[in-house]
Amino acid sequence: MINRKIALSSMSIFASLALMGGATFAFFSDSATSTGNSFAAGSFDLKIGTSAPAASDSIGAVFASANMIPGATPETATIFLRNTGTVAGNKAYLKIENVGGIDNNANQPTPMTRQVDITVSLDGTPVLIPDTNGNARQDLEDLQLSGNGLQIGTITDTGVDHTLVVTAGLNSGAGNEYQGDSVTADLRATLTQD
Ligand SMILES: [Ca+2]
Ligand SMILES: [Ca+2]
Ligand SMILES: [Ca+2]
Repeated sequence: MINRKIALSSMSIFASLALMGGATFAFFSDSATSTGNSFAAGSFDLKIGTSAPAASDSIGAVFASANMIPGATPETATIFLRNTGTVAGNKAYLKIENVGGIDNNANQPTPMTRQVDITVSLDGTPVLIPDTNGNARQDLEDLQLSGNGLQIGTITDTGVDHTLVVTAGLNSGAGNEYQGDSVTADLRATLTQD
């Protein structure tokens, strides 16, 4: 009886081996390759200039306003901005920074930046400047912002000049306390991809 069981088990094992042996066969294989792939980041390079094509990362003053008179015709600066990088940008920003100046007679009621009225346009489209200091005028101090500053539009192409026009004039209500006063500031444009 025991021997018969063993014999049956042995037969089962042989049967299994036979099945496994029957399932073993070859696979063909072949491959194809793309070589030398690279993953490099593109570049963003905003250039600035007083004439087209804009080719500088930094330029000197575009305003050198002396002897400003309250309410006189504003002075105009035309600046060209261009992305010479390989990647498209999106939002363009403007702000002033490194603000300094002179308070002749040390008697300014409010900062001189608040007495310089400005307008900004990009490619002929006027930029709405929020009255951040609440004086009911658009002035240099309204552009004295943190981060990238005020979004003035979009620059989504590369290798194309965009025209930024800024006008600046002394507030018609600037009193005698501002005679001989001056303000200096950097104008900074920034282009972002978001
Ligand atoms: Ca640049
Ligand atoms: Ca003064
Ligand atoms: Ca204002």
